[in-house]
Amino acid sequence: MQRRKFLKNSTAATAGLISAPLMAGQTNALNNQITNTTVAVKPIVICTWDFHNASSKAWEILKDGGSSLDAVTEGVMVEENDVNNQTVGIGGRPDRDGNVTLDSCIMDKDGNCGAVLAMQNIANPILVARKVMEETPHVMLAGKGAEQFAHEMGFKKTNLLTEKSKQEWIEWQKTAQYKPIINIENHDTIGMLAIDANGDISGACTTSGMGYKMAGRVGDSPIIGAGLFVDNEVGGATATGVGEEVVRTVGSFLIVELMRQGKSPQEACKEGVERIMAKNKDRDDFQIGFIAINKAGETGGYCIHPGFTYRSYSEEGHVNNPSESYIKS
Ligand code: SD4
Repeated sequence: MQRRKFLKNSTAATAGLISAPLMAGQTNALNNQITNTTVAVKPIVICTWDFHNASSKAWEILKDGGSSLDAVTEGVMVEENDVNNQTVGIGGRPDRDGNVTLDSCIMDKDGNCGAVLAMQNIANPILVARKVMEETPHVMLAGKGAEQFAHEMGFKKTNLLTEKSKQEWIEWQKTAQYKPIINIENHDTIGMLAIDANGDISGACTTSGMGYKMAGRVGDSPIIGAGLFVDNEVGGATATGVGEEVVRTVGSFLIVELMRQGKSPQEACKEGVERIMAKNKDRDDFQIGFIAINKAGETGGYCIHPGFTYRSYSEEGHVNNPSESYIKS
């Protein structure tokens, strides 16, 4: 290592800054000339939509030196526990048969991941997903198996259908044509990405999925690569919106790979949405929002229709960022 660079790095270390390599893509683009270059790591959390309380919770953990894995776990749990949020956790809208089924996944800095799909009667699916990651040799547990595992891990059976969601479902049945759609503004799955003081990235995503969906329907949110993907060398991405379309392009994995090739989080999210629209030339009646973060802590978001925002919280403040959209108005 050149002496000047060494000195620069040791100064940063003395000042209490921890260094992390730049993104692999950037390094390659410069023919490895900057392999030893470092950037100061600053903790940051971002999440889909305007989830003020969830991002605050995650930031509390990050600013006190906690891990990004704990930050995203506890951050998204705020929404799982909010009975007024009808698209995540307890209080979520049921499927067309009246059962609330939850989808969640989590991914850590080492590429470990866990997920639960269409799980009923358990209030914090993200904690069960984390147990799948940490306590089993598997990545996904679905339906009854996920619920059984949750009970074995000590989670209590909980009724997830609130009176409000029940009454709305009863009302929906009067005119239901069994055509569940996510319209432009009735969804707010939480996907969260965080970088901690060590520069390590983790992500979590949790939802009750599409309201009044077919029994057994699973969207993108608990599918690693679709609703969430993290590569600690590069960055992370997560999604909200019509899960089927996100799955068809393996959206979050795509965005991380685009960042690996050198795109900024913003450019990568934009291309993710463009790939989806290229497969949907005849329709634009659905919403999707992607957010991403890279190893340097830069963030981006892009969606189909105006209206999507994403929260960020770092030393620089707590901001609700409007996202650029494919359709302008
Ligand atoms: C799904 N992507 O189940 C989820 C729904 C969603 O905000 O994002 N809602 O398809």
